[in-house]
Amino acid sequence: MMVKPALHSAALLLLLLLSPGTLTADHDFAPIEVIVKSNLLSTPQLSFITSVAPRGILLGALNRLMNSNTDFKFTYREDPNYGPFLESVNGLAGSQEDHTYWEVFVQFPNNTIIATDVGIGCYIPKENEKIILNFTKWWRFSN
Ligand code: B12
Ligand SMILES: *[C@@H]1O[C@H](CO)[C@@H](O)[C@H](O)[C@H]1NC(C)=O
Ligand SMILES: *[C@@H]1O[C@H](CO)[C@@H](O)[C@H](O)[C@H]1NC(C)=O
Repeated sequence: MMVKPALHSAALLLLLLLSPGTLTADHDFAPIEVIVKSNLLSTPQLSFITSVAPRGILLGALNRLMNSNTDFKFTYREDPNYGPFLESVNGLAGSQEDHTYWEVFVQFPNNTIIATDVGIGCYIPKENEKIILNFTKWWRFSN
């Protein structure tokens, strides 16, 4: 019986091809847009396309973007309670002294814009969301 092992591997291959989430995993990455705004310094707005893994975090998408595009760089520091705090984008860093920081917004496909209620290590972007990284001030009106 020379045929049987061949049939077995053919059946196994078919099974692999048909089972979701094994061989197809790479195709499940969802596209998102990342917009970098620093109106405070009146530098032009930048826009990038990247992708996020299934249920992947924003930090992963930003890392993938940085690794694939030399025009996008960022740094973060680790907060003991909340994890990654976005510190700088393209060399521009927030500062305690100036009360500046990178605020993180999401624009949904219906154009509603909200500030995320978690940081880049916790936010899970969905397909076609725009993430807006906005260099801004806190206590904007009292300073
Ligand atoms: C003040 C404050 C800020 C200030 C901190 C600067 C300052 N010097 O005042 C500013 C305005 C910068 C800020 C920013 C953000 N914040 Co804030 N912030 C607070 C707040 C109201 C008090 C923190 C504090 O002063 N604690 C007392 C000091 C003594 O303790 P501390 O450990 O030294 O505090 C530091 C950390 O809290 C850190 N920090 C503040 N916010 C955040 C957010 C993240 C994700 C990280 C990693 C660290 C961090 O900055 C503080 C000063 O150094 C808390 C809510 C609360 N009541 O605690 C929210 C809070 C911590 N922030 C929150 C969020 C979501 C953000 C943003 C992501 C909002 C956004 N969409 O942009 C951004 C961070 C973006 C980025 N660059 O990564 C959430 C975190 C929830 C989570 N699990 O991720 C909280 C809990 C409020 C909420 N929405 O429920 N924040
Ligand atoms: C826009 O989309 C978001 C996310 O799906 C949703 O939470 C929000 O209610 C929507 N807003 C409007 C005005 O449709
Ligand atoms: C971004 O920052 C600018 C400057 O501080 C501010 O006027 C604007 O309201 C912020 N928000 C968004 C979503 O751009």
